[in-house]
Amino acid sequence: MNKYILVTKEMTWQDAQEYCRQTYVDLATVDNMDDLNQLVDLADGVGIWIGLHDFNRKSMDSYPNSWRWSTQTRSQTGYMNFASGQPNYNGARQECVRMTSHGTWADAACSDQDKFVCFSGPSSAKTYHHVSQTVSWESAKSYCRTHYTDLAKIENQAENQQVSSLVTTSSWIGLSRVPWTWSDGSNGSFRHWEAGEPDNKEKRQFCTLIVGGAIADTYCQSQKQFICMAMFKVSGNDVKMKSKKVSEEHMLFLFLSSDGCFSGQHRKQGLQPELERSADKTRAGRLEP
Ligand SMILES: [Ca+2]
Ligand SMILES: [Ca+2]
Repeated sequence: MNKYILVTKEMTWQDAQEYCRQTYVDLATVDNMDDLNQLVDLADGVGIWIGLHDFNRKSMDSYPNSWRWSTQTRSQTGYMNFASGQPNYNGARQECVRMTSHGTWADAACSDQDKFVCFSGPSSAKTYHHVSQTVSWESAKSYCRTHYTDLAKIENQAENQQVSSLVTTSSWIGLSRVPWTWSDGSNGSFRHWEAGEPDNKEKRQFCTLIVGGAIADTYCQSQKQFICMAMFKVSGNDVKMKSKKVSEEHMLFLFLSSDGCFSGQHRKQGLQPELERSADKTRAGRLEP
């Protein structure tokens, strides 16, 4: 189980990330239902930021959630030709790319049925092949891998023109991405979305919070309480935070149970238990500012 700290001061997602990185480790990563349930308890019904975000919707760099060609090798050039306003991750369900009849690109739902373009030959001298069957992006990829090399990979304007000359109605090309990534760089695939979420409302919900018992995407500029990942050093009976930079408004309590697991609990002001010790090494402490 991951170890968490609730910070009750409200901040934007990015300020919260900065705060967690400076004070603890990072914004919270959630790896399983046990983690999630801890956070739901900590949140006590209030929406709280966690580390899951999707900032890299328009990039083709090394972020886990940026665009990739379906081929084994990455783009040599990083060339992209998205239409104005694209990619927009409309409805939080557009993870594949089609070429429009204008030769520009747009992200679209991978389950949509489209014609598609494959390529064959070496990367430096690709030959493109248009297939007028209409299928999902995955089916198009399988077809291309069976009959040619892969779905069309486009690395410069000349290649884009070659493909464009074959495309009269929208057709899949080989670009896709896996959305959402954790702030701490871990690649955990746990997601437990609230019903109807994520929805990328207004096409600008890049950050996530826990609300109720599940995860939802929302505007990063909202002011929310948040959850940091805590790092603890345990030697003998000593329990140390990575940092003690915790102010009074961020009161929190750490409990070390007899099985060695920590949990953090937020307590409302006025309830300030003293440091406790017991023979079985159970210890609870309030972090002083
Ligand atoms: Ca789109
Ligand atoms: Ca949403």
